[in-house]
Amino acid sequence: MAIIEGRFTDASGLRIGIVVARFNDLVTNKLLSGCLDCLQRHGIDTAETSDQLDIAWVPGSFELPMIAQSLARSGQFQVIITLGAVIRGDTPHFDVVVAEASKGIATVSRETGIPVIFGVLTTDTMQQALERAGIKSNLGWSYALQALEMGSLMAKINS
Ligand code: INI
Repeated sequence: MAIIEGRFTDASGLRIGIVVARFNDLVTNKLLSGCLDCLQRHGIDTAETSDQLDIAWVPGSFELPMIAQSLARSGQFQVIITLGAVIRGDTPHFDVVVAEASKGIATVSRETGIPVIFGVLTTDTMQQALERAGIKSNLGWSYALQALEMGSLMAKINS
């Protein structure tokens, strides 16, 4: 029997692509800060000159899957993190954006074999989103941990 699991300390060979939505950037910038803080504390070089990290900005969460797919297909990254914040309004737009972002991100992951972390907050209010992006906790941190785990796990499976 083999137990195969990822570690959080195997980050040295990892190249990570982050795709961030500008929509609700009050929230997504905070998610990005939490994410970078976690990566840096786990040994990833997060400096602007880093070879281990690229960050792409897209207009909104709807566009996350397309750019995640481009990064995944480039062959330059072992793991991709997507960051977005979709906040419910009075119209069905919320459901459309959330459905496309979540389905699209899952599809990119499966079709490319590159793990794509779903770091999209879906909340009823801006207050709830901010609470999850730094006021109470910062889920950007968790998304980074999940990326490290999945990158390490895939490296083990592929070796
Ligand atoms: N994009 C988001 O990331 N969050 C939202 O809350 C949101 N709302 O509510 O509209 C949103 N819309 C923009 C969408 O993601 C696309 O960028 C836009 O439709 C252009 O394709």
